[in-house]
Formats: sequence, structure tokens, C-alpha cells
Amino acid sequence: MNTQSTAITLIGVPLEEGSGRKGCAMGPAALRIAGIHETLAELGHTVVDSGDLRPALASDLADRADAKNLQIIAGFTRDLEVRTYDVAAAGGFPLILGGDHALAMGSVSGMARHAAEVGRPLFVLWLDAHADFNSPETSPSGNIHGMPVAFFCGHAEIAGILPKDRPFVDPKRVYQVGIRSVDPIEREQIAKHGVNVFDMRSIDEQGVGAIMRHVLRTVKEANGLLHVSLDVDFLDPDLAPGVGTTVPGGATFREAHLILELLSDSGLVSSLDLVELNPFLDDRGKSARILVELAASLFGRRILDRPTLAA
Ligand code: HAR
Ligand code: MN
Ligand code: MN
Ligand code: MN
Repeated sequence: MNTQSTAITLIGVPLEEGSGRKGCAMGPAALRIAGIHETLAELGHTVVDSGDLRPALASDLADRADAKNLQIIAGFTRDLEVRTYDVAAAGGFPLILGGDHALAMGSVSGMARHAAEVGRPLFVLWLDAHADFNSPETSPSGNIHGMPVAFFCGHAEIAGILPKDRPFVDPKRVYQVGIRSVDPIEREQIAKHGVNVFDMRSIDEQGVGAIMRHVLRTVKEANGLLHVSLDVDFLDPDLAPGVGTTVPGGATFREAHLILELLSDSGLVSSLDLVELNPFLDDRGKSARILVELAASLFGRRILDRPTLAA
């Protein structure tokens, strides 16, 4: 991916109802203002902005207190599943401009359908302070942005959002990096289902280089596709304050860039979510800008050319 030109389709997802507060719906606009399209085009890629999703309500589903705003979120999930699948199936790279993290129910499910169709396993790299492995039964908040990983792994029963026969992601193919806020039952669930978790202590002890080499080697050996889901709160709040759920002690600018650069070198990434940006909480656009800078690293921007080290 670092040298070749990629056909990138931007998909705006103005969803905020999964997060329990307002503001993330402005995320796609802020990422556009921060220059996502121009930045990736300048790196030599073909970029098409397909605009924002405007889904219908899923009025066939009942609203419920343990999964708030289900009709709105299910509508987005259905549309985004189809859009993500369509872009990937046509050989393109879906780049999702969020929107809160509930959108990953749609983007990852769409990629899982594409991966199943081409007969390759789907891996997910989840860059986040949170594990997002709650279900309606375990969630302390009822906020669906805390549930997408359990959902696309088939362990959050929210019936009727997507067709019953949809493919799930194997939780053993989910790699979470940067984790530092996990609810008690969620902690048991991720262990039980075998999610690979590299928490902040792992980053401190091993460094992101060693962690990423492990992940990328695993994906490569399995001939997998790799979906990357980047939550703003993966980053330290000093660096990226534009998010509703800041947790101290996050990834540094250099750690984050190294991860995206190693992903770029690998050429294994098939799709990307940029999520949880809340421009209303941001400081003069700095969080939006850093997301664009990180996307640029994934799509080949380098300080200097250097020989690519084997993953
Ligand atoms: N674990 C908490 C809950 O489920 C908080 C989840 C917050 N999630 C995000 N995305 N901000 O990572 O309510
Ligand atoms: Mn998240
Ligand atoms: Mn988070
Ligand atoms: Mn492993």
C-alpha cells in the first residue's frame, strides 16, 4: 500500500446515538475540513467521497432501554454493511468517517461478508481505550458504542439488525491495542472468547513495534484481510481531546504513527474506520487533524524512504 495507488471510497457516517451524547455526528464534516480527501489524493491515491449515509429508521425493531437508540443505529448498521461490502467487493478500500463506534457493527460486518466470499479470514485491529465487548445484558450504560466487537463476533444478541446468516468475526482474530478501560463482566467475556488484548501495560513493556510485528505476521501467515478500527480515545487525551470518553494514559503521537506506518508497510490493511471524533469537544481541530495525519501514514506518507523490514 505504501507505493501503489489505492482506490479509496470515503463513507461518511454521521452517527452519534450510540455514544450517549451529541457531537459525533459532526465527525465526518470535521474530517473533511481537516483535509482527509486532499491529503490522501496528494499521496497518489484515487479518492471518491460518497457523501454521508442518511439511513431510514429500522422501525421493524422495538426500542429498548438496554440498547439505546436501536432503531437509528440499526438503520445505520444495515446501510453501512452494504456500502462497505460493495466498495470492498468492487476492489476498493472503504474508509469510514465516523461517527461513534457503534458504526463498526456495520463496517466490520460488511468486511466479514466480503472476506467470507473471497475465502479469506478477516482480522480486526481495534485501536481503542475500550474493549467495546459489552452486550445489552452486560452494558452498564446501554450505549451501543460499547458493544460493536461483541456484536460482530456474534456474542451480543441484538436480534434482527442484520440477516441471521451473516458471517461473524472469530474473536481470536481480533487484536485490541491501547486498552485501559474495561468493565468487570466485559473483562470476563473478552478472556472467555479469546480476544487478543494488548493493553497499555503491554505497550509500555513490549513497545508497539513488537506488538504490531506479531499481529501482522499472524495476518500474513493466514492470508487474511485486516480491518483497522481507530477510536480517537486510543490516543492520549492531551493529544486528542475531541472525544466524549477520554481516558488518561493513552498512546503517544509517535506510538500511533509507528503503528500506522507498520500497517502501511505490510500492505495488509483492507479497510479503516476513524471513529468517536466529537468536534464539539475538540481544541481548534487538533483531534481531527491528527486523525488525518494518521490516515496519511497508513496510506504511505513517510518522513524518509527506508528499506521495508519484513513484518
Ligand atoms: N464500557 C463502557 C460502556 O459500555 C464505555 C464504552 C465507551 N466506548 C467508547 N468506545 N467510547 O470505545 O458503556
Ligand atoms: Mn471504541
Ligand atoms: Mn473508546
Ligand atoms: Mn497471537
